[in-house]
Amino acid sequence: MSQTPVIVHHLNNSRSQRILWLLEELEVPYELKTYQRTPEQLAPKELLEVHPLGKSPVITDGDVTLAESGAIVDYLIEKYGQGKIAPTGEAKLTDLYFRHFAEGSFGPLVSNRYIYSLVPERSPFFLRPILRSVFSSLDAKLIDKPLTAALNFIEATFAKNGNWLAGGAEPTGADYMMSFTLEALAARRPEGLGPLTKAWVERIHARPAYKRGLEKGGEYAYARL
Ligand SMILES: N[C@@H](CCC(=O)N[C@@H](CS)C(=O)NCC(=O)O)C(=O)O
Repeated sequence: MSQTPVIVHHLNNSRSQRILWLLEELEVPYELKTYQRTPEQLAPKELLEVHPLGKSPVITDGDVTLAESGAIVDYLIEKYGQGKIAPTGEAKLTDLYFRHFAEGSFGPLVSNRYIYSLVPERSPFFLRPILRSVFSSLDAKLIDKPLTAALNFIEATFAKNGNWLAGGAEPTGADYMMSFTLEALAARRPEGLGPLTKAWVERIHARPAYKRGLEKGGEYAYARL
């Protein structure tokens, strides 16, 4: 373990909450550097001093500065997991799949739906009716079908594997990676989520480690203490 604790560059209401949850589960000491979203909901420019893309999460661990939550989750599990999160066989493949699916396929669908709903509301009022109609037809054409298919697939995975995406008694990288987007949907658009998926979100929120991360991280719109 490094001499200095891991530093998490943490943005309010963001994906970095899942990194705090993971660090708490692994009982790795860490320090938080917190950043507040601007009124436009963007990251403040100070994050550009940590990483050229200026987004969160980013961690600093000694000489290592690492962005991209999937990379961070893999790095932390490998370096600090002490073999605690090490699925094998089919579970290993399912874990690998969902760790990549989270930001590769699923996250963009959910973000695009959010952006499509935001654009009309942030436009001059006289443009809103037409923009609402344009963006709702875009959503119907580009988002609705693949997102519904993805949510059904996630629900079917819980039906097959039980409490955690890759099966087993404890969360794996897949659960950490899928948490932010499914929490956001559960809070904003719960109607698309199946009962097993909703129960999984509640299961995460009930974990003592999750609660500790939430207390330390501050404002997070997608879970309540
Ligand atoms: N795929 C990246 C996404 C990073 C990302 O977009 N983070 C958001 C927070 S959830 C952010 O920093 N948003 C502020 C901005 O884009 O200015 C990851 O998983 O780390």
